[in-house]
Amino acid sequence: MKCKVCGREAVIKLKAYNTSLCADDFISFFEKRVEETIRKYSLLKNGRPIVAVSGGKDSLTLWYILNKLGVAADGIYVNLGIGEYSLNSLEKVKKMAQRLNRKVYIFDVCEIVGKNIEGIARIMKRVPCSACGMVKRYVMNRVCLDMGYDVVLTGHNLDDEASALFGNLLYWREGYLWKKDLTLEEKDGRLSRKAKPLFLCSERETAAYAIVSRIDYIYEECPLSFDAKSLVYKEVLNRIEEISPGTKIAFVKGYLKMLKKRKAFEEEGDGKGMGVCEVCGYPARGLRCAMCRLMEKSDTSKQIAFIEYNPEEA
Ligand code: Q46
Ligand code: ZN
Repeated sequence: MKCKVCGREAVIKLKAYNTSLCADDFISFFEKRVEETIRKYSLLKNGRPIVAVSGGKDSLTLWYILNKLGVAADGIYVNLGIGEYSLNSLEKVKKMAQRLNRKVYIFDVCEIVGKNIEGIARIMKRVPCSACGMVKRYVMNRVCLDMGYDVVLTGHNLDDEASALFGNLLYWREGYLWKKDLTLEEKDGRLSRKAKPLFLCSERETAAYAIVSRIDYIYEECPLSFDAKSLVYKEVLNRIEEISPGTKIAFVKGYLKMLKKRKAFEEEGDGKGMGVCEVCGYPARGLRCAMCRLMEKSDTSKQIAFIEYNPEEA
């Protein structure tokens, strides 16, 4: 198998693009896709971005590429206190912070709330992933706004988006269906802007990029992940992709087109029906936001705070 660009030995075949590439040309191809996605969909709008990092391949790849493309981006990491998994993922995040010489804000749930994410889930009477989602959303939003950044970037890839979309369609969860987008706009200075620059890059491409760029990421999945359904959806979509290359990207791009048409007809916003938390001033569905209710129920005297890990000072 030869590289379609330079004729050297290829390391990856990309059926969706009907091409095969060597390591160097694959790196250029992948970076160009991310750069184009950012430009075409105005993901950054010249703002100062911050990347939500977990230690996994997607978020670390995103963080690395942005800095390589000349976009100075710092990171946010939530330490969930899940034993070895959290220790290892924090180590990978710090290692990347050192490689890029960028700052990362760390929110340590055990330190601040006094419980790890499983303990928090029990207090909130939610499953761990739901509690985790709430804490991460709060922390991303708050760090972004408090520390003067303009947009939070996350590492969601094409497979994540296609499988979520597929699941929403299968069960016709209309409430969720039209909420997926490449960006979520800033609202009233209390809800930060969000964007997903890897939206059109598949999981396989992202993993290949991470490997050829020697990005040291955590291979293990979070031990609390039970989302068996999304794995099945990913498998089904990969099966379809094998028979008909390019289906996943057409599915997601088609959705984006439909969404654009829909938006032209109705005004919609994630902050709809949202008020302001009487304690912290950030968005809330009731008098107090879910994070402030959690802090009240946990017997902690701590205030919400972030550790600033600065490789230059470490
Ligand atoms: S980190 Fe958090 Fe995931 Fe672990 S607890 Fe669930 S949501 S599975 S991506
Ligand atoms: Zn609050």
